[in-house]
Amino acid sequence: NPAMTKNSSWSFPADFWWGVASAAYQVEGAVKDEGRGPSIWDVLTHRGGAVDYTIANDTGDIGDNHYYLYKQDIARIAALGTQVYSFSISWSRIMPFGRDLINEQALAHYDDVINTCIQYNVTPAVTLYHWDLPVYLMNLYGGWLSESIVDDFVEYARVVFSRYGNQVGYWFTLNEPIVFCSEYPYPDGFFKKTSIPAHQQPYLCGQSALLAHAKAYHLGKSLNLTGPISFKTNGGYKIPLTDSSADALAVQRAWDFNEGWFANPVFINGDYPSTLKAYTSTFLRNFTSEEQSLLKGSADLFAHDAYTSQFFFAPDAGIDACITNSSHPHYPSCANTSYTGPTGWNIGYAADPGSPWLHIATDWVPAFLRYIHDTWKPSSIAITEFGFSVPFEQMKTLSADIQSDLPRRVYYRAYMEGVLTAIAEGVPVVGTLAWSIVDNLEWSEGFGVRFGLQYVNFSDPARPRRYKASFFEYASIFKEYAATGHAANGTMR
Ligand code: GBH
Repeated sequence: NPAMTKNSSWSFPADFWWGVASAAYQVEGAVKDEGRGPSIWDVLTHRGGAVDYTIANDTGDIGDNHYYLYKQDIARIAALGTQVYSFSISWSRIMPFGRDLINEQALAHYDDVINTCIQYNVTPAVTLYHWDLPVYLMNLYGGWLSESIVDDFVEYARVVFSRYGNQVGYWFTLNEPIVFCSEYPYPDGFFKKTSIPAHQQPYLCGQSALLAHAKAYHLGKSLNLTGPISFKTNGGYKIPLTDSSADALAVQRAWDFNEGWFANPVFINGDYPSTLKAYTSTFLRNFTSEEQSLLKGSADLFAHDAYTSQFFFAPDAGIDACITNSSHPHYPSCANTSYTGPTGWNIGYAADPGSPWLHIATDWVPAFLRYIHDTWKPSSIAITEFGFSVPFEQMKTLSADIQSDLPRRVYYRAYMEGVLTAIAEGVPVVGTLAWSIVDNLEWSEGFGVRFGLQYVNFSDPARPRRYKASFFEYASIFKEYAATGHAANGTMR
């Protein structure tokens, strides 16, 4: 086996965990069942083609029917040796109006999901919020735009923590606040119509998100939850297009206005990067010193959704022209993105047109992990999502997508070899969670963009699943490079 001779120093630590991930609105369906209240994504998808939510009018009404098929789904991932299943709990199932009323049927449902995981020896990892805000809270005060959400989120967290506290292996409060605060805009901003200018909305949202996370974290600690608690940041590795100092500064701004926005307050000093503070100073209040101490240290590991890498470069018209122009597409970080390197070579094989941001740019995985380690100095790092959506042409034939599944297999192997390299160099990566357990509703891209390790036939109401080759590939690498030197002495496989 050439891989084994080539990389005999690679192995996963004995306690390394690997798994697969999903999110409630993308897979559950059953949106009107057992007392669930509506979330903002029901509203967004039912707007239909008018504002391109979503392509082909896809909705999560049925999704993957995971709300009813979870036993089969957990059995199927367990059959391939999956150690962790990361899923999100739907806030509007637990509390149909986001506050006050608690829905016992929903609590009983997630009891079953968690117990089924445990029965199959799969550790449950739970995210409290993966973008499906109860509509009532959006109507009441504009959702995350208002700090009123902090107390409501903490009460929701209290209900979930109290019910499942000792059965869940890993807790994540929020999924990708960078995205739910600044992507997927309504025509009038990602929030209900408001007089707050669009360029200020993300930072008000982010402030509420950080405080909600920190307070939920400390609540979890006071309840003595057994598993570590964190939240999921996201973003690609940022590489300067040239070695000019302008491009170096553009890269730094890109980190500041993405990962740094949420990671600096939690992992560094209880406050935002100075670039972001300068930009928001006229409309965002400062954190109080009490809030700063709540924020600082409020995560037990650095959980990052890390799919890809990009080149960054300074704006052509110069930084000043960008900074004064709030309609500039890359405002306020004023950093342009490119997938083509300085000598014309491409950063990596591109995903389908539905994921223009995603390339197989896995060469940079070790540098990416080192960067996180050096910059935010967490005690450990988990890759809480990574994955690849395969081009439309290939998905047209079942055999290309399921049996060959080549781009996705290449992605997973190269990515995991990058993780192994980083571990060998001393970066404390403790686990990886692949996106996703099954093809699912890719938000505004609908069902056309397929990230699944299992194929789903969406024209069949039974939503049958079939393993794709990449799932076997992903499982296999953990056997090849298992702990305790098996891979190195050639006794595994
Ligand atoms: C994750 O988000 C989500 O958590 C998950 O729900 C989703 O299904 C999965 O990834 C796959 O997309 O470069 O301007 O085109 C990843 C969120 C979406 C963030 C695309 C970066 C690119 C914006 N990413 N976005 S752009």
